[in-house]
Amino acid sequence: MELSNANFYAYQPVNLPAEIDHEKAAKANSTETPFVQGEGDSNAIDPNDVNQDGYGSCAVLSTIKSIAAQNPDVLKNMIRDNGDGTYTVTFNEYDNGFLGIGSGWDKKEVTVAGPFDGKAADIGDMGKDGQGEVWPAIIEKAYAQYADGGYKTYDDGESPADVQEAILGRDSRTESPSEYDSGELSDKLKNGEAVVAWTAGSDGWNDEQKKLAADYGAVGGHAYRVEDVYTDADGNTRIKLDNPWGHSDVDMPYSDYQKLYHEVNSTPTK
Ligand SMILES: [Ca+2]
Ligand SMILES: [Ca+2]
Ligand SMILES: [Ca+2]
Repeated sequence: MELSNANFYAYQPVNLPAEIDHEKAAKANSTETPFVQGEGDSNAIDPNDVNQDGYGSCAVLSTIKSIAAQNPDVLKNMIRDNGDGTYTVTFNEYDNGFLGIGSGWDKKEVTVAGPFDGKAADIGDMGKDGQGEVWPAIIEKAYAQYADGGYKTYDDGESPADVQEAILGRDSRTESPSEYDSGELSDKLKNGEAVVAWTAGSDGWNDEQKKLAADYGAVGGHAYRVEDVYTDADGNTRIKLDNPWGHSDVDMPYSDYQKLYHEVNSTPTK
């Protein structure tokens, strides 16, 4: 979950044999399914389907939460169900070309298999025949493989900006919350952008940051989906930060968020 060492690019060549036990995968297929339209889902792919468990994958899970809210078809289209318990997931990797010639976003496919148990993201909804919804766990595993380290990729945390680029195939923007005003951030949400804000590791917090984190229940070294920027009944501007854990969301005055959060990453989803 630590993001302090996260500013490296994941643009390594992808050359990964999929280590797939097809027998195990086929068995998983009877208990797992990518998408379920659950109660309260506005789309089969809904931000509320995401429940981080034991991997430090908050950068990936907060990003897919934010894309689920803005343009769920992106997530639906990136996952191909091979029908045998394996899934092929498509990412985008920037190719610098040669002296700028031939540069652009290339498609990179990664194939993963279930079961998505243990520390993998927990299931979203439960299907009619008791199948657990695993689209978040599929993307969590696939991104780890795409980034070339398997689940170990998450030991040091990842940059939400890199994850946004890999999923959306566009340049992400990085801003410092302290210098970025609420109107601009709100416009990004209205314009359909995926927006993720993250805190630096708590070791580096000053006393004021420690107090703010305790007051509002925010965690260090953690990425959140920016869900809303709004004005409360007293006219104060506040921000809602959706926690990929599936609980412990944060709702705080925008000015306090600006003091506590370290970076905000955003990318258009359409
Ligand atoms: Ca769902
Ligand atoms: Ca759901
Ligand atoms: Ca789990």
